[in-house]
Amino acid sequence: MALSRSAVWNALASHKKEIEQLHLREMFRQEEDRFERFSIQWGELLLDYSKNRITPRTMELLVELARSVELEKRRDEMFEGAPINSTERRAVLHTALRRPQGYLLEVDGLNLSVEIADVLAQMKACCERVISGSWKGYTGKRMTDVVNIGIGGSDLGPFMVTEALRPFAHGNLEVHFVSNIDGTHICETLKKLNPETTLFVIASKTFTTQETLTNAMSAREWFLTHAIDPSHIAKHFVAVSTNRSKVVEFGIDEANMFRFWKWVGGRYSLWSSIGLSIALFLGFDRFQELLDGAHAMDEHFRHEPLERNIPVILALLGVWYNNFFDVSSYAVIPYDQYLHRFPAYLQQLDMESNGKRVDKQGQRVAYATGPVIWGEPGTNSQHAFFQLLHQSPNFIPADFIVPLKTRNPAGEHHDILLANCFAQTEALMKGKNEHEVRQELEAAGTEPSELDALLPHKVFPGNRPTNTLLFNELNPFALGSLIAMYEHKVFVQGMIWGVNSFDQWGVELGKQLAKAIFPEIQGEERVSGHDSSTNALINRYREARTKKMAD
Ligand code: G6Q
Repeated sequence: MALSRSAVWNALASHKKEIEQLHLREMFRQEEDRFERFSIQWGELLLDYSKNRITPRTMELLVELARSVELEKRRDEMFEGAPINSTERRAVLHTALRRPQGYLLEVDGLNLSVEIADVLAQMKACCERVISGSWKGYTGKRMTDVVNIGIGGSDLGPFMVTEALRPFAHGNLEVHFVSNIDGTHICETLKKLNPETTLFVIASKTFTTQETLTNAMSAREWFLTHAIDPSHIAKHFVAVSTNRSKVVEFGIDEANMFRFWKWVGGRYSLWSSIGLSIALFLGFDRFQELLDGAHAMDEHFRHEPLERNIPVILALLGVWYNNFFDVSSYAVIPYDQYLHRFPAYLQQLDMESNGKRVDKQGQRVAYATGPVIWGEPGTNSQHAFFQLLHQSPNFIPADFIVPLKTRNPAGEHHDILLANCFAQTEALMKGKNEHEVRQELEAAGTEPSELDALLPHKVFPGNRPTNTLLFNELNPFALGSLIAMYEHKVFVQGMIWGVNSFDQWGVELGKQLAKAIFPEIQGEERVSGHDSSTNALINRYREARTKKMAD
């Protein structure tokens, strides 16, 4: 039966009507144990979900919803390598990449544990050579810089992680990321680099991605204008890919190729050799700690009852707002500057996975699926878009992510940061009612006429839900757990909505059309085969381009 016609869905819809008038401020006043009831401590991670518009009955019904889609069975299928990515007929096994070696799992006739261990050993050896300086460039110098050239899943994860874990870097290498086809990205990066001491990591699962190959070709050209002899490429270019023949065709030595597998989705690939730039920047042991943290979360997700399962709870709360309060936006606010790329990373993870309008059987779904994910670190975001979070007509749920300890204990900075974080979730929850605003204005001696005019502007409705995720410090293990937590949240939501979270056909059409427009842009003829808008835009660019060439 369609999900939105199921008994539990209807029960949730009626329940929403019953509780929508309840205000969180009242709920906290009446329930002394609300925090204890709606929080989970797992290792060093605390999820406080008490500031959500829920009662115990809400959670019961939401867990029932999860059971109604056989979530536990679906979860086990993923871990066991069933081909749950149905449109691409693939298993989804990023979890195997972080599992301690020695397990038995075969996919496509390969023993995964052995395969993965082989590649990890190759990565480790490479890291040791590059970091120690025994890997020499074409003039005999050690490497000082690594440039990861990749896009989407081959960029966002490694970029986010290297930024997040910058304080754990060994310091012998700087890392750079080039993703955009806009030549500015590669040109500005190369300006800072010395070809004698730069190692390029060309990261592409397919090794056919236009942006990555174009950037890689430009890097190669730049390198050869200095190094001249193509045989030097072997010392400065390595590849991470599933496509051996394309790597060789590009001119990269097979010995410098780090493989991975089709059952690793792009946005789930930072755990594979796509994480090479992470391992080079932090050292292999730190990369292993990242994997260990993710594995610990996998174990939690696999074995903890749904009621106490962090990714499951987060997913269900998301469904609650998305489908029963018609909220299609979700904010993620890290109170940690090192996590400044985390919302961007999460955007891809969530929106590319669950931004789907048909279910696995190809039927249009009758309910909302993945929300818009966005965010920026606090406190910057407080001075930018928090106005809307506090006073817009509809609410936007938000996750606040905050480490207890800072790597930079300067003065009172961290205390002030945390005070702000806690104050924001309190303010969103409590709001400020008319009575309180009136009292405040009267105490400030505001004239009665002015008071009435100002009052509505100063009211905060409150009752705006947030989760707070507290952990000890942002280290490789904690970050690994945090990322895996969100991966599993996305998985659970995808299972509830019945969509395939592991394909991304929606990115194809634009690529196809760009391939058709590219030769038109470079051609001699005026373009007339599109709609009037697209024709005009292309022709305007062609004119500017011709004029520029003539100047
Ligand atoms: C992620 C997507 C996508 C992909 C990029 C890069 O899940 O599949 O973002 O990672 O398009 O693809 P390649 O790694 O094949 O270059």
